[in-house]
Amino acid sequence: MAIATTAKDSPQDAAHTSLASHNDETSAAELTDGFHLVIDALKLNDINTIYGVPGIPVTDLGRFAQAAGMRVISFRHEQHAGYAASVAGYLTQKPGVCLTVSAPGFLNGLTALANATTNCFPMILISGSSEREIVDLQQGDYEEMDQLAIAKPLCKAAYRILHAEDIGIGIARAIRAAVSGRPGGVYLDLPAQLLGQTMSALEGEKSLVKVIDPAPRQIPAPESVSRALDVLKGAKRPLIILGKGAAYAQADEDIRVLIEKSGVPYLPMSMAKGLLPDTHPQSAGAARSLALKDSDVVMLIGARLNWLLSHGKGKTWGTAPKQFIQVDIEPKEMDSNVEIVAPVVGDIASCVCALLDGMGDDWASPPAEWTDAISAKKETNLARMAPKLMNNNVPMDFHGALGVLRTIVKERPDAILVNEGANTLDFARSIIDMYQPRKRVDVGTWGVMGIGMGSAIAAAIETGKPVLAIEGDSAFGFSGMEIETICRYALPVCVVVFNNNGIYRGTDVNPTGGADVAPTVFVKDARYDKMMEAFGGVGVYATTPDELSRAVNEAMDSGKPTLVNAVIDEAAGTESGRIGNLNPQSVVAKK
Ligand code: ADP
Ligand code: TZD
Ligand code: MG
Repeated sequence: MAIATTAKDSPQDAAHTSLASHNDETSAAELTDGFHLVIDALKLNDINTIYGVPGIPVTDLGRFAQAAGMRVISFRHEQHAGYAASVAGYLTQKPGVCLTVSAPGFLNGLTALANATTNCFPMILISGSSEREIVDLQQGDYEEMDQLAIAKPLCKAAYRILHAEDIGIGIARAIRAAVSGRPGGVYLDLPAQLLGQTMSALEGEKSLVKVIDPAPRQIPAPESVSRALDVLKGAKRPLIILGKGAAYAQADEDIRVLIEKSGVPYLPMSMAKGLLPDTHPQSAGAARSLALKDSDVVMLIGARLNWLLSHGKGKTWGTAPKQFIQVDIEPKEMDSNVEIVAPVVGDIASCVCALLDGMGDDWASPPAEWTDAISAKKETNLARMAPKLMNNNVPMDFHGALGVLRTIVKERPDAILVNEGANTLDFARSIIDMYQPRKRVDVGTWGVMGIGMGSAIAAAIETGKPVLAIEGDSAFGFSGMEIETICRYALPVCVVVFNNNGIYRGTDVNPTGGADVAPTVFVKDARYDKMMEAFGGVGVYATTPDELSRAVNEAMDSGKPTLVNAVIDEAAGTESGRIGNLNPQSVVAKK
């Protein structure tokens, strides 16, 4: 966009003057500025949404972006704008953009940038910053901070743009860095004075770069593919593990064909649930322990052997000798925890294609003894679970409440499920079946609390689908204020707060008998539903499975911002959900 006069015009004036100047034959050379070059560069690369918080020096950047037709979603805190951007990146394969002010705003966004990098989600954190001359001499500028240096170790790449004519190339670099290879977070530092810099509109337009093939295919070496197939073919008890990298890759159909053609049982990691429907006969989800323990060959597709898979060793994996095949775009991931006997390095879409080609038409399914053992275990476990999910206990326990939500998701397979908490996360992950790819967004690799409302907002904005956020009461508190954002943009988000009066449980007591409650306990019987009402949304207080079912169905049908306070038995949870074993143990007896 060209502007005829100065950069200080309001967006409306700028658009108006720009149009006027087009009609003015005698006007001097048109100018553009840093603000408009940033916007034009993003738009040229099909980035049309910004998640952020306004303030010096980026307030006008948001205004001008909105005037230029971009969607600018303003949050109440940068961390949630950042989580939203990262989830937008995960869902769309385009980097989500988060825009923040200098120092404190930047730091608030940084947690989300680091989390995006850890989870391999593409995002760009764009922060305004103070003047270099003052920052570098540490003379105490407004919100002074050497942001670039601080961001560097926490993201995949970090860049600063100092000259308006470099904005095009700078944004191109940021986009390519975020989405190529292993995706991740990129930091882009825009000093205040850059945004006001002017240059010829014509030169400015020429300086913009449309990134060609931002995430080029990475074809695996043919010998790596045949090595992997040889190992898989030799297996007696093979297992495939699908991770969120496989979901991100959007190779859904080929992955389904690979699983079905191979006949191999598979386990989805939490965000890969639904890549194939969890009800698929080859899903080993309900026989997870057995599948991990007794398998002899494990093929990982877009999943890391990190803590979530017990690093590929120890009790979880049993004593049977194990061989690992790993399909991943990042070569350094191979042998990170245990030996990978067949590394296949490339993008998942290309790797899966190559594996399918290599399997030929006479691929033999694994021995029935193995697949039957898994099916039998599944049946036993599912049968044991079924009655628990139908219980009508009041106050509700996790099973009773989640049994209801499980049915709602089954009836609405295209809704997006956001999930965080400890017990609320662990129970929901195993109880609620997913039916379509990329419909589940959760705490990811770090198990971070606070992703809830940002993720829900991004999911609603990016997909237009209804969103169900199942939140522990503690987890919800980290981003709770963003329900105002949900109401402001009238997003179809239904939040269910599993209110058990605290972290893990609401039953801890202060052993000294003092007035302070225990560190894990909250105000008893808090009414989170009233928070939603404060902003014009629908609040519901639900104490029975029936009430919960009715409220959530209504919310999902109406698309109205809703918060259901689901009263959960405060004694029902366990310490740290299912990862209590990770807590260090004190040698001094608990008092
Ligand atoms: P999960 O937590 O579900 O087990 P992880 O986040 O640990 O999954 O692993 C995701 C893996 O997927 C990362 O190692 C990342 O490099 C890889 N990955 C992401 N996108 C692609 C892609 N398009 N092609 C290949 N690998 C990918
Ligand atoms: N801070 C951050 C950013 N991430 C974290 N994971 C934690 C703190 C520690 N933590 C957990 O790991 S789960 C959890 C915290 C505070 C909350 C659990 O309570 P909840 O869920 O109410 O959300 P349940 O259902 O009561 O277990
Ligand atoms: Mg709780």
